[in-house]
Amino acid sequence: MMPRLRSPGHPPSLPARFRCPVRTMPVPSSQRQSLWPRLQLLLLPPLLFLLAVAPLPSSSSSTSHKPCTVCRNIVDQFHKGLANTEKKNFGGGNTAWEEKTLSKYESSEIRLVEIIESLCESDAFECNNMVENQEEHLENWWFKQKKRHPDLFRWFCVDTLRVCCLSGTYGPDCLECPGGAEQPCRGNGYCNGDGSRGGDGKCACHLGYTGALCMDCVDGYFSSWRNDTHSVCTVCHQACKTCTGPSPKDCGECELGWAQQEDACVDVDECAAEAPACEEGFYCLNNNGSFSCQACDASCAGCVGEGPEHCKSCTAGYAQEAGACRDIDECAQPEEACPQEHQKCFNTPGSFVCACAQGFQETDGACVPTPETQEEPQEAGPASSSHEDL
Ligand SMILES: [Ca+2]
Ligand SMILES: [Ca+2]
Repeated sequence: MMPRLRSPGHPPSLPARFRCPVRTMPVPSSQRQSLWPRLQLLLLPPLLFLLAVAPLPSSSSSTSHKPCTVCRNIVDQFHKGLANTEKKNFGGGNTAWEEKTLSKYESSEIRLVEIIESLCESDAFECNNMVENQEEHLENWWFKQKKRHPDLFRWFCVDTLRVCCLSGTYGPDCLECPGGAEQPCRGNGYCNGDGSRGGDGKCACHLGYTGALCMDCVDGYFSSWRNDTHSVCTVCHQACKTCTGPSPKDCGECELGWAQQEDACVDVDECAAEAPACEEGFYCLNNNGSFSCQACDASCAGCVGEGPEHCKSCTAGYAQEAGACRDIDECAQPEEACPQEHQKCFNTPGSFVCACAQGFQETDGACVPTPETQEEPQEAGPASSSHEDL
């Protein structure tokens, strides 16, 4: 007889999210059994409420790959649960009862329940649904199949539930992917539906590869190595649209912005063309395969390159000096830039500013002493002091 996870008095199988995590510590089986009728009473009202508000499963929305993903996650979580419970409940045993019970924990029902309780997030409907419906399979594997079929994924998801295929196979009958299950699509692409019961097995090739088995190279790539089962496509030089090798001399056709010159494709210098490539205020910067227009320096009225050294002429406020347009210091000119009384000249790049000197403020277009300066009266005159001296 197969050992049962639940005694006849236990409630029907519940999704993990409805279970109460009451059995984190091992309890003798007699105590456990007597717990359940009480738990049933405790759990029933919230359970009925949850069933009433729980969303119904959408039977049509799930794709053919979804059950496999759910199953795969369950198996992953099962392995995590195994690892998490591996050392649990060992080392602390200090009574004879514990020693005896814990030594059997490794393959116990208690450990299985702990693992199953941690398989799904509480809000993962598909996961909880699958665990609820297929829990007896997990129990069967745990108690009877584990030794003969150590690969839980293969036994549970592929052979028992038939929602997945082994890696390198696809579709309802788990057919081999193009190029074989060992290396689908010759290692240069993904086999559609690989590992699931869905898909059509067609190869989606990696960048640079094409063909049913992803053995051929797309334009812009050349075959750098190939035999019957392997193929390597390498990207062409940027000068080539098509090529037979890595250099710009191996181009079949030149890429846009490149032109055939003698035996190779070379960059077209768009900036050397007679018609200016950029509008006024910008200079042309050539680069491989293209060009760009860059703004002239602020000191330039038209330019042929970067900086104040490459101006065609200078903008107002600047003047040619030692081969570049430099700011004119208006404040240092013989003719006074700020002629008003108590005004001071401040030089700025490309211009200058007139402002009232310290202690003065602008009032009605003139610089007048600030009130603070006026409030300091000159009290002690020479007359009074001389009076005191007397
Ligand atoms: Ca260019
Ligand atoms: Ca200036």
